[in-house]
Amino acid sequence: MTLTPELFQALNSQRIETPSWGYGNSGTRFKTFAAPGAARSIYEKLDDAAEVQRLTGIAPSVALHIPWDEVDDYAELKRYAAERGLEIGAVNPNVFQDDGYKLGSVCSPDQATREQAVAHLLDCVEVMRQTGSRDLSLWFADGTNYAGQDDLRSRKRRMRSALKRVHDALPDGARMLVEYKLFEPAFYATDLFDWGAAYAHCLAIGPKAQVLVDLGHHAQGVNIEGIVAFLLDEGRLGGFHFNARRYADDDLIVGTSNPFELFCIYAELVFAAASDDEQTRRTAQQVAYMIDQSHNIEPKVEAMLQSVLNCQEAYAKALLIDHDSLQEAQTAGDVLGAHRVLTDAFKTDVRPLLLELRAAQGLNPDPVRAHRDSGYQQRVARERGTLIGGGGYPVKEKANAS
Ligand code: PSV
Ligand code: MN
Repeated sequence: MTLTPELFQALNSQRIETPSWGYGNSGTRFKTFAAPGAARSIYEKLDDAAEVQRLTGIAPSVALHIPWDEVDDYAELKRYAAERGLEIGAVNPNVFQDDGYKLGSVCSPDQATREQAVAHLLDCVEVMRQTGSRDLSLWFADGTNYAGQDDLRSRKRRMRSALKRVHDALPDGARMLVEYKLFEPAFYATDLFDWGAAYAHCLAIGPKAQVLVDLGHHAQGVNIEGIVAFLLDEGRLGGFHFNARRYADDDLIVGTSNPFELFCIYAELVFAAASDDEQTRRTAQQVAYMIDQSHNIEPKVEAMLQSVLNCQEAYAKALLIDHDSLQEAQTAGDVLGAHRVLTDAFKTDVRPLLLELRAAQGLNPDPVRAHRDSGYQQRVARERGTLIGGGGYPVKEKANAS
């Protein structure tokens, strides 16, 4: 198999956004292990993201989480990113960490708390304006722990009204991505519990609202590519949070535990991009491909690098699907013939193709080895030391001096 001009064009224009919070220390509820050299500020996170972009060429934007990445001057932050060949990607408000959000944020039974949450969301729209970001990425921890704790329909209405207010404040060309998750931190009922609930809200509030699919936010066995196909066809798939899971929202490196699922998701996007339906094609073109991972024991930059490369591999395989033969087999009702066409592409070793791609892009053929040989990790470990915190959470104490 060779790198045709069409394959080059598609692979060269693939984009994966990396999350600022994936470069800092993070942990489980049991322990956060301090990683030597983990980024301590948004500036260091951008430095790390620039390293991933330098080695892959397909990760030129970084998602912010506010207030984790709060700065006094966002225009200056935008410049700092641009100097490193980066753009600011999605802005993620944080309405889950304040003490006041114990009973929820926009769905809280307390009106003042709801107002506080909406005010923060609107502040984040302002951050979008100042950084040139297109997407406001919304996830709510809102929910209840016990049956009867709050009125579920009232909570739904509170969610709708907040989303509508924020939607209407978005500048032209901006979008809001509405993320769902079946449980956690709430253990009885989550207010935005699945794609259907997110989709219903999006339909009701307006055209700038789109659904965000985080691969870790479904019950076991849910067919995520089916959801992706449905939302693409409805023109409401806004973006992804890529990661891998086995048990719950494990936030592991995407493509590690279920590479076939990742391939099938990319296959749906490739099919949609070639669809006869204009809305479906446009929706596929505008999808925001973002990583949302928490690297707890892995070296952060290498983990992110691996994540981007796994997406590249999955996309390359999906591009190899012989669509004509697939459709022929599907139409003929050839169950196993169709499956074979799909899995032929999945089983293809695309590594030689990606070597050709990197040569054509002027990149090192082995980005992971190049990163390991570059001494980047050793240098940042020396310069930054080993700090507890610095991921989402504020830096608390020095674990040991460097
Ligand atoms: C929640 O689990 C989530 O997936 C949301 O996208 C958050 O913004 C992100 O993780 C980081 O906590
Ligand atoms: Mn997410």
